[in-house]
Amino acid sequence: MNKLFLALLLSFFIFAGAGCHSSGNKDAASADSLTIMRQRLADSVKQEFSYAWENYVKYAWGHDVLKPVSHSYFDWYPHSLVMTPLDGYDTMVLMVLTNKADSAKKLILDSLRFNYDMSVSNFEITIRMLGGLLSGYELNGDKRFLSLATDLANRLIKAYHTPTGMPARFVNLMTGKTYGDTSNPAEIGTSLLEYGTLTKLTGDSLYYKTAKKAVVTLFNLRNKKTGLVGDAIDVNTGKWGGKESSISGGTDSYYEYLLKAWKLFGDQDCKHMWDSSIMAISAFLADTANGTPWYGHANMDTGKINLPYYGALDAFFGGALALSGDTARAESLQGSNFKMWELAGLEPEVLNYRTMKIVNGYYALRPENLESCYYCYHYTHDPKYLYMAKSMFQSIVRYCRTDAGYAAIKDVRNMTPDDIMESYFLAETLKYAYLIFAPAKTLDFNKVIFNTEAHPLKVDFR
Ligand code: DMJ
Repeated sequence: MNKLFLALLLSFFIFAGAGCHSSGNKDAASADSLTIMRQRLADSVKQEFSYAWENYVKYAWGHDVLKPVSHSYFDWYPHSLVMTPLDGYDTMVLMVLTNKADSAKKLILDSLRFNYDMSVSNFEITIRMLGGLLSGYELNGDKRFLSLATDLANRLIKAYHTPTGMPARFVNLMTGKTYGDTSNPAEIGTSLLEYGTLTKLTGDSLYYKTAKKAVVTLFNLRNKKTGLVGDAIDVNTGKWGGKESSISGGTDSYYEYLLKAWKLFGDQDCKHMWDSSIMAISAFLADTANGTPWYGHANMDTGKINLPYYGALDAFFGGALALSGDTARAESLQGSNFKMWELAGLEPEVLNYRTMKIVNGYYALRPENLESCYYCYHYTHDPKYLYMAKSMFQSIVRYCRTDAGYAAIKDVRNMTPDDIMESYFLAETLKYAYLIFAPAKTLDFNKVIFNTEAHPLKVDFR
């Protein structure tokens, strides 16, 4: 018996020792296979980007957006602003799709003009077009990008000519006439990065001063007890018309830009406004359900959550938390983000996180979940985020790829395609997917801050 016991003990140590001895090799082998997986996925994202772009070229060349089901195109306004090429340009540069980047650049520089008698959304044109022109200039160096950016900003800035300095929602590019006096925090606060970068590049302080005045005014109108802002405000009077507070669409990038203006320009006022906002968000909007964190909708005056809703747009917040230094909270929120994604195979636009029932099943090809996954991977290097991103990317390919590009999904419960491929699919969704898998040298994370449309803007005050 004793001999048998000794023999068993010995063989256990021999096997355990063999295990220990080979664990270094196993680690090296799994690091190698991760590198191979990353390389394959980066190539695959690049291929899918090319596929989406080639279909834009085939069916929508010169127009704003591809319609991937009807093989057609759509312009937001009476004149095209070549939105998809401009939004996608810096992704092509980062992916080293040089011929594609060159032809997009030629199209932009040959055809993009702003002297049109048409009203545009100040917010959308700032984040997609002004952001795209500025990152295009910083990456490519062609001064024509900068002069288009300056021309555009000089037209958009008229939206800020209101009694409070908070911008109207729409502005006519030729006449400067505005409309849309009831706005929201996101549309008011989302120009700090673009206007600040333009100030830096042109030396004209008016841009940043204008953007900052709007934000400071809005911040000062928060409820002083809760520290929260609402969801609708009159830009002429500063009176709140909607008191629902959240980190969702309509407010999201207001918070994002407070944090990022601090990170991009070292602006201490913005740091202060971010610090104060994150305290209010954590105190009143943060919630827990089904074992994970979420952020709900509360009344700005009482701070009481009345809608336990979270969705595709809210998913950006994990990335913001990570960038702010709160990696722990970012990681647990990313767990919730992925749970939301996996519920139906693609994330819904809105989820009731208490019942885990889908409230709005649209999937608009949005990037925020991949964006936060990218930040979590950058700060932790935990391979689980590679697998998460792989799964999200592959489900986009599985459900959204059509015979002519990529389509939004009308309802993730039945995966019916909708006839639109938003320009941010090329600017953001595929860029973040690519950056997660691509070698770190593709983009020096510490030298840029992404605007809310994922256009990288150079940090150079540090
Ligand atoms: C983009 O235009 C920007 O990310 C914006 O901040 C929110 N909506 C879309 C993507 O979902």
